[in-house]
Amino acid sequence: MSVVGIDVGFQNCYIAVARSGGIETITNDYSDRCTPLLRNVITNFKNTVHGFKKFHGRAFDDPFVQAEKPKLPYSLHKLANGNAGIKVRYLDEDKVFTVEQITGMLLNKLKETSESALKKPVVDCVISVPSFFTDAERRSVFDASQIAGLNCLRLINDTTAVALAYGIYKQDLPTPEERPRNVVFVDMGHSSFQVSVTAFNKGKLKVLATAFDPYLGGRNFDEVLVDYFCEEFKGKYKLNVRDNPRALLRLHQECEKLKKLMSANSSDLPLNIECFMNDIDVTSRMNRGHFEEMSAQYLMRVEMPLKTALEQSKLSRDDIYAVEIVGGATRSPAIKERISKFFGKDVSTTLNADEAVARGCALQCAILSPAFKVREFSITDVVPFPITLRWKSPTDDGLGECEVFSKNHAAPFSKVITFHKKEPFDLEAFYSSPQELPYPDHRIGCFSIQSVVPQPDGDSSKVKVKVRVNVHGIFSVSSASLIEKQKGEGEDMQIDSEPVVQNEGRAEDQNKMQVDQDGQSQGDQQNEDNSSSSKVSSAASGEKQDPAAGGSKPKVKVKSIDLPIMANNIRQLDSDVLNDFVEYERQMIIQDKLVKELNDAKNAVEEYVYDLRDKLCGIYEKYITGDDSNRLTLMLEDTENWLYEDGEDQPKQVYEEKLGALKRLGQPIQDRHREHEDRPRAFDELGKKL
Ligand code: ATP
Ligand code: MG
Ligand code: K
Repeated sequence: MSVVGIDVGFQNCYIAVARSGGIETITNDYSDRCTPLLRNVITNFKNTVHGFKKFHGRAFDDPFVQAEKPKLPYSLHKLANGNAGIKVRYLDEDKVFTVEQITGMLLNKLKETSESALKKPVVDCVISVPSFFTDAERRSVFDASQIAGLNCLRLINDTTAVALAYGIYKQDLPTPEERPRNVVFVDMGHSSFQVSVTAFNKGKLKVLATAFDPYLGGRNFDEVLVDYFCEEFKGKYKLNVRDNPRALLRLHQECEKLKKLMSANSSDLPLNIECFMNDIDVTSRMNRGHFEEMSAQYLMRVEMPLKTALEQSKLSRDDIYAVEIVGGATRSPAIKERISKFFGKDVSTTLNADEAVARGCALQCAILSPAFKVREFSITDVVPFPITLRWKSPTDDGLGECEVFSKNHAAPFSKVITFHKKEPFDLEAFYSSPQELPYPDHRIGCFSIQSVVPQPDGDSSKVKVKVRVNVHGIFSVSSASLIEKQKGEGEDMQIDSEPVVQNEGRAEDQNKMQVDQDGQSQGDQQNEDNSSSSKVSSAASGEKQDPAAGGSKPKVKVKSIDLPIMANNIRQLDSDVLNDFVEYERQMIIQDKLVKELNDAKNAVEEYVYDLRDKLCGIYEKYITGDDSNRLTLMLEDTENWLYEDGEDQPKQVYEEKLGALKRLGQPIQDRHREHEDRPRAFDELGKKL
């Protein structure tokens, strides 16, 4: 079993694989280690889907989706559930796919690529997502991984993957007792900008804070150039580039090339596009200084996330050991300068700017996979946006809420919240601060805690609910149990429950530290959480609680009954829909394989025709009589014509038979030729040996 890491970028995808010798990125069919999502855009521009990464979990009417729509070379459709669907031509038919399916197809392609490079099946993987992805977006990417038949061990934040790739090989990290080494990671890709401040000690990393501008990336700078040239060509050539999608796309690509050239070169550079539009060749010039001036509005936005991340980490500039930059757009001198100016130090480029994310993913996958032995390295990430839980029951007038995960709270993490209830109740989870959310809906989901009944004596029951942000950064109410009062312990329960019954809906966050999925105990968070919990409960109940009181109670024997939880309005595919998609994807793979085999069989006939015809008047000339050669040539010509007429659309078997028939005639000639060739060569070999 191989373990792979996948970085699905807005523009570029990378796959890295963990091998005993270390991490390697996979070379794919395009003899390039990255799979540009933009491939084929010009030739097949309506059917090449790219830039869909940010449509995960989004509705068709989402303002972001609507704003992107005019820029896309493919069309979007509103699906029955309101989500954005992508129209693709598949097997000569227009078909609308969900974003999960499209990403599933992409992941499948990447999976196949790695399987053919590794000659081994690939199932386990770690996939990166932007650190600002919300619950709905993460669930959507996770669904996509399942459609692709992958077992995603973790959705890891881009900058966390980079931090792992940085830290795991460092031999000189401070010991756990020493002050940690604080490193800032900055990733600017094509569509977004992410920053994290991370503390390293030997064998572990802890993300202190993340910040981002989800809408700032390399593409904004391309657009600056596109806007400029569109305007210029309007005057200079009377061309309305924006009315011609194909020309606009070409201009985009040329502008991106020009932008990259300007990163390395500050002098005046040409832009030439032949036959651009209406048979007109266009030409212009640009230089870095002018480009940066025009990009001021975007360059200005670089500082804010850096500032926010540093502030939230509660560190000062002097505490920062290094600022590591990755992502293609950080190659722009203007971006580098701004980062370096903010931190007052040179930026480091220790890591491979393109591959660091994928490498980190592969490392995380190796760590998580039991099939691999890697150095232990524990990762504590953060919750990017605070999460609040609100509860209500049908007859309670008490409605309450508390923030269960604060911003930058450690993740993955579980908490147990104790309620006192006589009947089933609902827990609504949502992001506490909609205004800072790069997503239009702050609701996460509603979790109904069912089968709650009062105690035999009519008292409220103690209900313990476990909530967590899991290893993927996904929130859930993972379990609930009812604690049954045992005989003779009524007194103890009384003390605990009495005030709760009176103040319906008060949650008492007990912050029992659960051992999370990584097996790391998050004990160091306990104090911090206890203090916030006491605040929450007193605010909700209007009375002071001693946070230590719970802990000092004598241990009592209790019986705990698991309660069913019904999750509603979770932004995730229903399991039967998901299963259908999985099956459909499998069918498409089979179909693709059949189509490929058919094309291969047809191409093989064509190639053989061309090859044999060439050789008949070349190297085979001496090995066939003139008559035979003429007859064979005629037959080859017939076959060629047939391929374009009756043979255009035949089953695979017909092509195979055709090839077989030709080979029966060609093979003897080839054999005679080879025999003749081999003879002197064998003689040479013998000569060398003597
Ligand atoms: P995202 O992280 O936003 O999902 P991505 O991971 O696909 O996107 P990257 O591959 O990291 O993005 O970076 C691509 C961006 O970097 C493009 O905008 C590209 O033009 C830009 N870029 C690449 N090389 C250079 C360069 N030499 N100078 C300036 N920009 C560059
Ligand atoms: Mg990226
Ligand atoms: K392992």
